[in-house]
Amino acid sequence: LDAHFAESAEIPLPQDPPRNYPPLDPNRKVALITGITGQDGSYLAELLLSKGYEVHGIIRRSSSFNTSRIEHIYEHKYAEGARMMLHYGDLTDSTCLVHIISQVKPTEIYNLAAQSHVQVSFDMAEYTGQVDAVGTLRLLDAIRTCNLTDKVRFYQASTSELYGQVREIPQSEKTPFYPRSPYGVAKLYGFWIVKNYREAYGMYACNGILFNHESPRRGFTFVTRKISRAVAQIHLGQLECLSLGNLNALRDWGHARDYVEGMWLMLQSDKPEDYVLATGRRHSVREFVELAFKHININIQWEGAGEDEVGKCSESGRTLVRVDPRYYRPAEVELLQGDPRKAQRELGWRHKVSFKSLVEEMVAADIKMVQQGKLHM
Ligand code: NDP
Ligand code: GDR
Repeated sequence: LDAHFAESAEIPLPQDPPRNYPPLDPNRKVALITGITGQDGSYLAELLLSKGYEVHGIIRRSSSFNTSRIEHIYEHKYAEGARMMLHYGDLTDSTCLVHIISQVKPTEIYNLAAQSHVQVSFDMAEYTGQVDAVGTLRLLDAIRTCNLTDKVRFYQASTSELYGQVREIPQSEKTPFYPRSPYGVAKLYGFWIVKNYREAYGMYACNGILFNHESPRRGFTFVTRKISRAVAQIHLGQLECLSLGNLNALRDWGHARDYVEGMWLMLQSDKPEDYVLATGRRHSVREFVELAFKHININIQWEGAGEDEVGKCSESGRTLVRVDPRYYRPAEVELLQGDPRKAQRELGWRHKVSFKSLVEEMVAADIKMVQQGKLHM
């Protein structure tokens, strides 16, 4: 334990004093979030702090800082009254998971950590399986090892990538799965092991089958953020042209802030179940591009087809978008559109941010970031 604390003490000290959060919930609400440094982890931590939780997060050792999304809420664990604390760990390391859970004794665990990039999963298939599939098992077994099976509620970040090849539109909790990538297959294992531990050991464990959700905190290599950042750079004269892969892919895009609320709602329900969170509407990558450019008063006109297709500014004729087959996937998921009615009915969950507002918020935020010279997050 001492060695662990000594090591964790090396997590850099936050710059600001602890924030003023509402009082701690008297019912001891302690959340442990894996993947707290990611897009969803940062929004979820904010939400739980605002609800009176003590929040613990697992972060990976990195040669450069990976805490930029949570710097504004992080407090050192030795700070008096600290409400948000970080621990070094990794989903590939069972011992550290047992260690952290036995120390923190969480009442809720949100498993958001993952190698989350679909295309990268084709290059790192085995690693993706280690983290996204076996990592989920390690975490569930760590709960059992710590004798917390009936004391912890567990949320698993499942995904619409489980549906993969379209069987029906829209996709609901009853739609059969057909994953199309090592990522999707690894997450399929995660889905079933959560369901199995719920049935076998009576664990309170839920799968949130979440459709794509984005925000200004989205990683730069996902298509929405790639587009919003490029549009901002083109607007400010720092980039000539944006290169993309499949412009016709259709996704059901919502805002991450809405979706973390749904994660929390799942763990407050009387019974553990699996839920789809989605907007119920679909849009193409092409539409995202058009709307993003509209925000900077550029109308995109498409010319050519397939790999030769380009998007031009309708007024100047300048080429602003190109298709680059390097971004095509070995196996593509063409169409995802979710049916969120179960979550609406049973959890009272609803998405609030529209597709148009999402695109506008992302482009506006990236224009600000590029102006401030902060390209990386
Ligand atoms: P991100 O890629 O932004 O964040 C992933 C997080 O996992 C990061 O904190 C990352 O740490 C951490 N992580 C990666 N590998 C490990 C590991 N081996 N051990 C511990 N932590 C690790 O993902 P999102 O926030 O967008 O997504 C959260 C979860 O939800 C993921 O599981 C994703 O697969 C799933 N999901 C996401 C959807 C979306 O549209 N965003 C939709 C459906 C599911 P680091 O910062 O150090 O890299
Ligand atoms: P996805 O998100 O694969 O749905 O996984 P991503 O934004 O990477 O791709 C969405 C669609 O856009 C097409 N596309 C491109 N994608 C990227 N990244 N880069 C490009 O240049 C590009 N051009 C076209 C893709 O082919 C794809 O069809 C995300 C992740 O957050 C997962 O972790 C999560 O489980 C699912 O969403 C739901």
